[in-house]
Order: sequence, then C-alpha cells, then structure tokens
Amino acid sequence: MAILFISDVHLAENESEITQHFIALLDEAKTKTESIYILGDLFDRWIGDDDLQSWQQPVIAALQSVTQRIPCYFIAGNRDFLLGSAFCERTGLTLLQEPMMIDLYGKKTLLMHGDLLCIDDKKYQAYRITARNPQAIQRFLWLPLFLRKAVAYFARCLSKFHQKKQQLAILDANQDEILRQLDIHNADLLIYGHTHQPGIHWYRIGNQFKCWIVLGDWHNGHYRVLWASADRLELRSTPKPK
Ligand SMILES: [Mn+2]
Repeated sequence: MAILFISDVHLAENESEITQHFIALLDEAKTKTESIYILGDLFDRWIGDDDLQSWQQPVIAALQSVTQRIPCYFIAGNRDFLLGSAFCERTGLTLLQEPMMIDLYGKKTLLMHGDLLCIDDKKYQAYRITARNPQAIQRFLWLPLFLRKAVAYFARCLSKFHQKKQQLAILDANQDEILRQLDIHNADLLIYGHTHQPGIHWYRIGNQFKCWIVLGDWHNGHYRVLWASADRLELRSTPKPK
C-alpha cells in the first residue's frame, strides 16, 4: 500500500485535460493507496463554497467516490484557502490545519502548503496575515458573488504584478526556515508544494539526515505526484521527463 501526496493541481474551467487527469488519478488511488493528502492549490481560484460551477461536478463526484473508500485530507493553499466546511462535507474531504504532523510509515513528517516557508517575500507574508484573518474571511464571504469575483480578479492582477517585480529567489522557500520548521516540530521529513520546484532535498546535521520534498505543479503537460510507501518515497511525473 502507499500514501499519495499532491498539490498545485490548479483545477480551472479552461483546463479540462488537467481535470481529466486528476479524476483518473483519484480513480487509480482508490485501489492503490490507503490515503491521499492534497497540500493546497487544488483549485486555481476559490471564492466561497457557494460558487459551484458545472465543470466542478465530475471533480466532486470523483472526490465523493474516493472518500467513500479511503480518507482524503486537504490543506489549503494560497489560491483555495477559502475552501470551507460546506465543500468538505459535500465531498468527504477532511480539512487539516497547517502545519500538520503525521506519522508516515514511522517517519515524523510535517505537511504544509509551502507559502509559509517563503519568508523572504515580506509583502506576501504581510498580505497573508491580513487575508487569513478569520474576521476578514467572514466579511469577504458575506459579499455577493459578483463582488467577490471582482475582488479576486484584482487581487490576482496585483499578485501577478508583485511576482513580476520580485527576483525568483525571494519567491522561493527559505532553507533556514525549512530547517527551523523541521527543528521546532522535531520532524524528519517535510513535504510541501507551492513553489512549483519539485525535488527531494537532503541535509545533514551531525549524524542525522533531514529531508524535504517539494511537490510539483500540474502545468506544462506534467502531472506530478509523490507516492510514499514503507520503503520508498517516489516523485512521479506523467509523462516521464525527457
Ligand atoms: Mn500556492
């Protein structure tokens, strides 16, 4: 058996191939895994559980079908942190807070979306504190849908503008922060996504090894997942990179 980790699928109405592949992956995982962890940015945009659209129906049905058999956990990303209890009740997803510690076949493992690790991007971290304030979220969700759509559109434009101005290194996870998080949670392994820089990293402290795994996104024609089993951790990409 295995445990499947995915993040940054960025499901969207105009990305039907990604949606199809995600549904097929859930179908495969149903029989080959014992649980699934989705570490954020499953949806490219989420402005409230009441904004259901017809293209999402097959995704909801696939999630329902999988959660009837195995647990499927969700940690919110920066794009879909407004995904709430109504959607989780409908689909059977279990919402987890971050950072979340789990026991992964005996390894003390810390799970995050990953944006919290990008501490060099001070403007983003300041925005994050404001945007994640429970009262601010409540006020936003009270707005009618058309206003929420407009706010989300402008926020996305500002974010794109901000990212263009920044050096890539500032938008990446900070290694000292990764090691600090591993240390304060006494974890052996950290799994996160967000930065779209998939890879497995090792770091030696004395005679101890710490490991962090960055999940990949699903764009540029590659569908990236992490299959974890008792004896191996494997980042898979479909199709295989050339
Ligand atoms: Mn993200």
